[in-house]
Amino acid sequence: MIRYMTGGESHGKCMLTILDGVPAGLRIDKSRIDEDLCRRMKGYGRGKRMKIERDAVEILSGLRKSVTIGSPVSLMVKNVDQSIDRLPPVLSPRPGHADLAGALKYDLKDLRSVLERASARETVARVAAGAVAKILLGEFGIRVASHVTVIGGVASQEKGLSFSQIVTVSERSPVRCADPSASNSMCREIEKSLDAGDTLGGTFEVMIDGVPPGLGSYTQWNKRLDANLARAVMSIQAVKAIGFGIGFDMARRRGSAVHDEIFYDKAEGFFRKTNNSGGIEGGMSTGETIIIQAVMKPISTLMKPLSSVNIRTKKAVKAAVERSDVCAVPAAGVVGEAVAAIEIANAMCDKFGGDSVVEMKRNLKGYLEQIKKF
Ligand code: EPS
Repeated sequence: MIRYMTGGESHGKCMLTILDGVPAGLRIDKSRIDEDLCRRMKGYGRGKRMKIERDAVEILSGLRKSVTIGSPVSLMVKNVDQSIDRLPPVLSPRPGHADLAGALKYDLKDLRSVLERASARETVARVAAGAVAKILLGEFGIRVASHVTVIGGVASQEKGLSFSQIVTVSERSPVRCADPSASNSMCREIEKSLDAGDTLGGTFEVMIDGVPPGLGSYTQWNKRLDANLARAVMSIQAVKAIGFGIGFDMARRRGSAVHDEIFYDKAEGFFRKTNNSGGIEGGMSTGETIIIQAVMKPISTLMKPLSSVNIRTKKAVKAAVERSDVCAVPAAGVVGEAVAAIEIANAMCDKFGGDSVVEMKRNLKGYLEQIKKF
C-alpha cells in the first residue's frame, strides 16, 4: 500500500514527505519531480512568494543509484523564506481560512501558528510525492494531466479536444486553460480582481488516461476508487466540491442522457462512445479516462479585508492581510494531478502486487490477457 505523510511550515526550514510502499525497481529521475514543482509555482495570479522560492527536491532515502529499493522514499524541498521565528503575530482571523477554528482547537494565541501549517505551501510536499507516483504510473502507460476549466465568471469551451491536445494547449496558457480565448479572459478577470483587492476561485479538471478496468472495488465502501480519489482531491487546500465526468450536470439529466452505452468490437473489446461517468462505475475504473472536477474557493486573504474580530481585544477589526495569491487555481490543478496519481498508484499496487515493478508488469499483462479472453 502506498501511503504518505507531509511535514513542514510555510516559512520553516523545508517541506517534507515520506512516501511509503513505492515498489522496488523504479528509476526516479529527479528532474521529473522538479518539473512538477516548477509547474506548481506558475500560474497567472500567483503572489510574490513564488518569485522568492526555487522549489527543487532533495531525495533523502529509498533509492540506490536512482532506483527504488522498496524502502520509504523521503523527499525534501528547502524553503528560501525561512522567516517563521521572525514574523509578527497575527491576531485578526481571515474569514474562510483555518485561522480561527485552528486557534480555538489548539489553544494558539497567535494565528500565525495555525496559518504556517494550514498554508497551501504544504502542497509542495504532495506534488513531490505525486511526481514519484506519476513516474510509477508511466511504467504502465498511465498519464495524468490537468487543466483549468473556470476562473471567476469565465468558463473554458475546450469540449471535443483529445487528452494530448488539452495537455499541449493548457501547458502553454498562463492559467493552464485549454481554450486560448477563455485563457485571455481569465487573465483579465484576475487583473480586475487584483485591482479590486479581491481574489478568485474556479474549477480544474484532472484526467487520468490509460487506466485498466477494475481498479477499486464495489465490495466495500472504502475500496471505492471514486471515494478515495474524492477524499484525496478534497484534501487540497480551498477545494470545496468534487465531481466525476459530467459531475453536477448529472442532477439535471435523465438516465438516458447520462449513462455511457456499452459496445463491443473484436479488436477493441468492450468500449463506450461517451464518458459521462468520468471513467468510474460502481467504484471501479471502467478503462475510460478518469475525469475529476474540483471547485476551489477564492483565496481567503483579501487585500481589501472582510470584517473580523481581534482575538486578544475582541474588538471588531478588518481581517489580517498577508502576502498571498489573487488566484491559485492553475497551481491547484497540478496538486490535483499529484494526489490523484498517488491514489491510482495505490490502486495499481493493490491489484497487481506492489513489491516490485517487474511483478506489477507481469500481473498487469496476465490480467489484460484474461480480460481479452473474457
Ligand atoms: C504558497 C505559499 C504562500 C502563499 C500561498 C501558497 O506563501 P506566503 O504566505 O509566504 O506568501 O503564496 O499560501 C496560501 C494561499 C495560504 O492560504 O496560505 C505556495 O507555496 O503555494
